[in-house]
Amino acid sequence: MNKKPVLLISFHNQKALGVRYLEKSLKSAGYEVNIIFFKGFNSVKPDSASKEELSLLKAAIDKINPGLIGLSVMTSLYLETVYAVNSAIKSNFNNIPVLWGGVYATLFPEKCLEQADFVIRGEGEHAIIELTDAIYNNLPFDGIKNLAFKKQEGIIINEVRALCQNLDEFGYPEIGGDNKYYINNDKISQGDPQLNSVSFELTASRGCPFVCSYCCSVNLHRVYKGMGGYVRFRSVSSVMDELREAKSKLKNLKVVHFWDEIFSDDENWIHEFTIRYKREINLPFEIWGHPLKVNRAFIKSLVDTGLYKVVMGIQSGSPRVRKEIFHRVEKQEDIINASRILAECRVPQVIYDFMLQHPFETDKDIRQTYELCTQLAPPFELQLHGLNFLPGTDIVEKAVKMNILSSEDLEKIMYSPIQDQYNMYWGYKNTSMMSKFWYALTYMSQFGITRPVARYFANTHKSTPAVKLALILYKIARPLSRVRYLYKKGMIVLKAFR
Ligand code: B12
Ligand code: SF4
Repeated sequence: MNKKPVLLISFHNQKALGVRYLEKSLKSAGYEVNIIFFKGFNSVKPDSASKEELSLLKAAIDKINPGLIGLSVMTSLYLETVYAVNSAIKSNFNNIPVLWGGVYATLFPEKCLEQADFVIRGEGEHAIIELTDAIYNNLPFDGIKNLAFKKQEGIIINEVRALCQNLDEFGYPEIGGDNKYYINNDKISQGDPQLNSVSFELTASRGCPFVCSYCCSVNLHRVYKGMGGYVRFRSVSSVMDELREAKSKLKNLKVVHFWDEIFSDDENWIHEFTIRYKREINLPFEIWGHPLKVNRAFIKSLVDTGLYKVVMGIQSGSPRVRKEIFHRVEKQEDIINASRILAECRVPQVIYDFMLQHPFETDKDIRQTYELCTQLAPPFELQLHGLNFLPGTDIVEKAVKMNILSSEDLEKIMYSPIQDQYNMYWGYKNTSMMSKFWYALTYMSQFGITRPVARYFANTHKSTPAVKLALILYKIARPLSRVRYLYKKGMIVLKAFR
């Protein structure tokens, strides 16, 4: 049997849960695995792969000498890097088969097969073992569920297997190991980059019950239609085992991030979790929430257990945008009620995410966002993003149907270079003066010191000089969130090294 290692590569992401789960799975089947985390995560200004980074990659592949290379193609935003790496592999190691997997590959197998030899759609744990067995032993690929591949007669897309309902079967990702490399900023280091981190990331579940039009969750759900429950939870015991191991291996560990799309609101799960987490882990933790999943009793007990931060997507204060454009079902009163619960339960840090200044939004919509923010219970922080059109999401089709953008424009937007996509992520800049004005007031509504100023200007919105003055004040106030961010980050680091 071919005993060459399998090499997995993640992009702009040194945590990469997906590849870490695959590593676990392949190792349990007896394969040696190496991981290269190619470039670090940077949500503000990610840069593309440099020549030096690609030659470091080439040297690492030479050294590892893998029999199969798997690329984790989670997001279309980083396709530029994926293509650069794929073509470096193909031009230097043409005999090594290349496999793509991850969210983007799941939704666009044909497109990915223009570059890759194989694509695995959906959950990869079982399929990657079967594919490796087949490649290493010259077996046929036809029966491998989730696999897409090229044959002489064209592209074959096998059916997906039913979703694994017992997530504990997958175990949890290995932490540490000399089989891992991190290439970033023109340097390579050996070892798991997460070992020096002050935070540890994990998911206690998979899947989300909602159907937001700008998100791939609903599309993934469609891929798995009729293939078993989509939202699944790990047992509390499995989560505790993972966290205990993280605590013993990450010497600077200070905070835990749950990357569940929406943190559990299952009563029995929360009950067991809160008792055991406090006793066995006892570290501050953060979760992602949803206005319709905020339950007073659960939040209260999570805060008593160490919950220090909730990030909750609201996305727009306009009921029209939320319902008709974003397909979100919560009403203004649900959002306000959720914010009151979070404030009354004294969650130390509450962050609301909005997607503003996109082509669907009118001045009235963004004004409603400001107005909603005035009704949210302080203290809170705001993350004001733009809207990224992600390939395959329902909002792309909607934009064409509503004549907001043409298919050609959207293609250009969705497949533009990494930096252009990120610029859009932080908002379209060519909006009207009134849009800029309500955006500025929304921004100011998050700080106690500028909230009254915003309220004053909201009453003067019919006066052009007042609008202009508000925009100047916003520019002055703009660094406030950066200062707050650096302060909070500094505090975490200080605590970590105390
Ligand atoms: C946690 C999370 C994050 C985390 C970590 C991301 C990560 N890559 O680990 C953070 C907060 C950092 C993040 C950032 C971003 N994210 Co995000 N994120 C998620 C989320 C909620 C869960 C991902 C996860 O860890 N799942 C659990 C693991 C076990 O599953 P998995 O990663 O899917 O891996 C399985 C399969 O996909 C497959 N697989 C994965 N890789 C490979 C490789 C091979 C070779 C094979 C065979 C199989 C395979 O097998 C794995 C095991 O079953 C998803 C939503 C979702 N439903 O996937 C969005 C999601 C992936 N994110 C998304 C986006 C857009 C981003 C950002 C670009 C946002 C931004 N503008 O900065 C960045 C990009 C980060 C990056 N480099 O990938 C989009 C991607 C869609 C798209 N078409 O672009 C998603 C789908 C959400 C959405 N809005 O639709 N994200
Ligand atoms: S709630 Fe979040 S993860 Fe779920 S569909 Fe909406 S955006 Fe996607």
